[in-house]
Amino acid sequence: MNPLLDIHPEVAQALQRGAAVVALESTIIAHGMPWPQNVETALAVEAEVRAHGAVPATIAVIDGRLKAGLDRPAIEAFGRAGPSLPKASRRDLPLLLARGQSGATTVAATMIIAALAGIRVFATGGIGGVHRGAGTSFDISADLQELARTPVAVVCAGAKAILDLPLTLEYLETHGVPVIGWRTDRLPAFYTRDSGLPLVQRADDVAEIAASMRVQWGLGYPGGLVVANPIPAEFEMPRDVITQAIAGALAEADAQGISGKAITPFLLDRVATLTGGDSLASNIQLVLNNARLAAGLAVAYVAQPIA
Ligand code: PSU
Ligand code: MN
Repeated sequence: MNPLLDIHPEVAQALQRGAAVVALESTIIAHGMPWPQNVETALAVEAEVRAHGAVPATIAVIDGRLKAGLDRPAIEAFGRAGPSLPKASRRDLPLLLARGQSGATTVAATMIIAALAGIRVFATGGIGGVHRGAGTSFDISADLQELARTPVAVVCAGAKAILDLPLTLEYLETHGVPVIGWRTDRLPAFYTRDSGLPLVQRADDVAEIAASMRVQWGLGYPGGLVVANPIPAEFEMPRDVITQAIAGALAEADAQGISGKAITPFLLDRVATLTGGDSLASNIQLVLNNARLAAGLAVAYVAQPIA
């Protein structure tokens, strides 16, 4: 085991006996939602994973240690600290660890730590992607490169329409990352079920996805995959409301010159405010929905014969 990694005893036991484990990220807690909904959601997501037969492992960096599995006080402390914690992606981990500091892990950093711990399934809200205007800003989330290099299945509600979704799909295709629609032929757009973009891969049964993961890694592919799970219809946002909020948030970011790692948290916060908090309620429901599917996938994965 990596000497920088602490696996929570319950998670370690589950991994040892070949039981299902689901990784969860901590940037969504510290930077993706306001307190106290962030803590309530993180705890509810863990409970949802358990209710569906898997052990949750919330992932973070605490005092220079990689953590796979947090107890309740640690989750509460993370949620209260919120944006005062650094947002940690792949490039941030080495110096943070060397200095003995703490950080909230993005999808990319969570995948790295999950893979080190031997966890193959991860649930989140939405992945980072190619930003609108990336042709000049070059802003492409490190999440996409991580999906190309680290063997973890990421269950998400697609990506937010704050991003350039067609280019995000192109990038994933170029890097050979499978994007499997869960009971859908279209890429979900986080708050809405359908971005209008066709997906070429679809699965209706978790055993199929689990088998595909075994084959992918059996072939020696280095990377992961995206399982794109649409938000339940009853929690979808009206398309015009969310489109307007996103346009407003993007215009504000542009006017204020927000860029780099600050842009995603800025846009998430502004969209939530501009929708009067409605988008937060949708956000919470889609994360719970992803936790359920990820638990089912983790159960199916450990039941699969090794390819
Ligand atoms: N998208 C969301 N909610 C989030 C994030 C993305 O809808 O909380 C977070 C995730 O942690 C993701 C990160 O990995 O933002 C991407 O940030 P960046 O674009 O700076 O790589
Ligand atoms: Mn970026």
